[in-house]
Amino acid sequence: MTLATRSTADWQALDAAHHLHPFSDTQSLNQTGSRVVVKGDGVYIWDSEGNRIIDGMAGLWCVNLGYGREELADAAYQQMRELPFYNTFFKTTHPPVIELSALLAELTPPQFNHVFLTNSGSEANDTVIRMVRHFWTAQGQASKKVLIGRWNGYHGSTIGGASLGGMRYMHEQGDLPIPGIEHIEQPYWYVNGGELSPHDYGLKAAQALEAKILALGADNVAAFVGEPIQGAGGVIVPPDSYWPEIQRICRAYNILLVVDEVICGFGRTGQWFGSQHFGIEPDLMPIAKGLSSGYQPIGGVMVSDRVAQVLIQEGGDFNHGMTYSGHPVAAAVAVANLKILRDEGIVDQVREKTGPYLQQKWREAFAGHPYLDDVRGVGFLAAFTWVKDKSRRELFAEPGTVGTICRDIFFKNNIIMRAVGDSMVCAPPLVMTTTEIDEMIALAARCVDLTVQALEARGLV
Ligand code: PXG
Repeated sequence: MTLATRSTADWQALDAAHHLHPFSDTQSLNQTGSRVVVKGDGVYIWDSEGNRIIDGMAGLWCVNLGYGREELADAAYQQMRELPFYNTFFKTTHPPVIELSALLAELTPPQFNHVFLTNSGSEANDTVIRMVRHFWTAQGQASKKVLIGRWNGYHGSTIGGASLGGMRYMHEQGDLPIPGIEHIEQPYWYVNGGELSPHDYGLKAAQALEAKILALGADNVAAFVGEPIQGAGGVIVPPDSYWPEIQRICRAYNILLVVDEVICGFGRTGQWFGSQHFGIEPDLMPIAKGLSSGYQPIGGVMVSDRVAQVLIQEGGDFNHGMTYSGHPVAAAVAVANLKILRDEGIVDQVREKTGPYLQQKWREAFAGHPYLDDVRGVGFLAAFTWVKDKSRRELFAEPGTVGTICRDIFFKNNIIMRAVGDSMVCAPPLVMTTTEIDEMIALAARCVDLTVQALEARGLV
């Protein structure tokens, strides 16, 4: 195997010479060189120097089953031998896509009985934009075009997904958002809540949607889109009052409710879907990541009966689709993944045992720390924020400086967590055991101590 015979230095040189990394400053990355990851098993990955690294991010919030599941490799191999590709455009279908669609109808909340398949979460959100506009036009309400997202929300990196998201640093490149997308405040009590209780702030943050709808005119608004818990934005858990109020407003003004489950879906909160954690019933649900545990690129949009009925009975042709929509190999792997998640009771385990355990240990380790606050999380999503003054909920002046120092120390010590501004976020594989949770949190706590030393040395605390 030629792939396995190069030295780390050779790999890094070739990578630097030919590979442009996503969301990276290539010049500075090439100066340090990328870490070459060569293998994964369970909740661990290994780099080309033989270091074993505990993966507190499940790859990129996606390897829900953990690494190294033979069943998924077998499903891919068998499907590649049987039928590596066929399309689903022109009056054709195939067994993997049929099995996957039926299984998704079984595992998702009752209002969902149809899926439109894509290759990623970004494409799922682009599909949402086209689908909701088509839905309203098919009913003679073509003026209902605007989609409302949230600042600091994340819905992908295609032009549509990045527009729907509210990452200003993404909008700055390439003249985004595209027309017909608006944003409201994110429900981030710690930063925006002021003197309000979380409950009252949750209602206030949701009512920003009502104000936006009234400003635009309900006849012009097609849908509201949000993540149940913002992931890439920093594991921002909204107050419990937020989502029911958002749902009330969407229903009152006849606006579709789109809940982006790309991160929260498939067990991450301890429920199959984040909407179930918050007790709401979305009309559309983008999915990806945990759908295949990242073993194959696949995403989709779950379509509720209300929407599907209109699309099917009044929509005619929906002029949208990708060559690989419902790719047989990706679909076969997703089926194998979902069956394991279901049959091994992994989601129940996160809800009843390992999720509460992770949350308890996370709080015990970090909540009393003088520079850490907003210690938060649900299920297998957790975070804390480095703060200058806990008593005043005061953040550090240049967000990201402390977070990056901390993230680099984690990385050096063979534990992966992601820094978002000055928050450290954690989203491990759902199969992580209590013993592995103990190992991960003990290592994280040691890295927090090392970070304090580094901050003291730089005069930041
Ligand atoms: N919706 C949500 C809620 C996501 O988190 C997407 C859509 C887009 O999915 P694709 O498959 O097109 O990437 C995402 C993806 C990070 C990070 O650094 C997060 C994501 C992707 C890449 C990096 O936190 N989320």
